Amino acid sequence: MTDPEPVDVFLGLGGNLGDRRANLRAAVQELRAVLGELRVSALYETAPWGDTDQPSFLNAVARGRTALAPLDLLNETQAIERELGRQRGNRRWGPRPIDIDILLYGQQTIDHPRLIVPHQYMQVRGFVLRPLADLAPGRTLPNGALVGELLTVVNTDDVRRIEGPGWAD
Ligand code: A4P
Ligand code: MG
Repeated sequence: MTDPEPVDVFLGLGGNLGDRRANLRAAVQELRAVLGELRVSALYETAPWGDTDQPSFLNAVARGRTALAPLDLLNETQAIERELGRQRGNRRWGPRPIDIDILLYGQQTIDHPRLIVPHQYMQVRGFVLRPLADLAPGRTLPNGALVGELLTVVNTDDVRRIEGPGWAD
């Protein structure tokens, strides 16, 4: 059997508990152990979306390549979340030290009970599109939408760049 061809993946990183920057840096390190080379966006401080009664987040996006199947990648990202102290509560969109979302997996559309790709809210979230556009403004989603164009129609007033891409090195 031949190995599957690697695909490019984009991961959304976010957190709003504890030492947020250290948690995101640790997540990048752990992801590098799984995926190898990763490119990482600038670091942003962002107002909470969805459940607004919680501290502000740090957010970034990472881009890598992997031959892992989508659910195997999800198992890896969830293991990293647990390792970094993530406890799954029942508060949707609630506070967390680290959240790793699979935003894009090549050009695949996935609709599985554990995994929806593209991530279902990415097109309306400035805290996802702004860092994603650092890495891939010309990228199209499986539905044909262009990242750079989506970015022009979302609100990014509360997405503040606080550090250049070297933050994760
Ligand atoms: N799941 C389905 N699709 C995916 C995917 N593409 N990537 C499933 C990762 N996981 C995916 O996630 C619940 C389940 O989603 C997982 O078990 C997985 O099987 P969770 O992380 O346990 O719960 P959650 O994060 O509270 O819910 P959800 O709907 O994933 O929330 P989001 O979308 O992650 O949003 N505001 C700012 N400014 N910045 C943020 O980063 N993040 C959130 C969380 C809310 N507000 C925010 C931010
Ligand atoms: Mg999540």
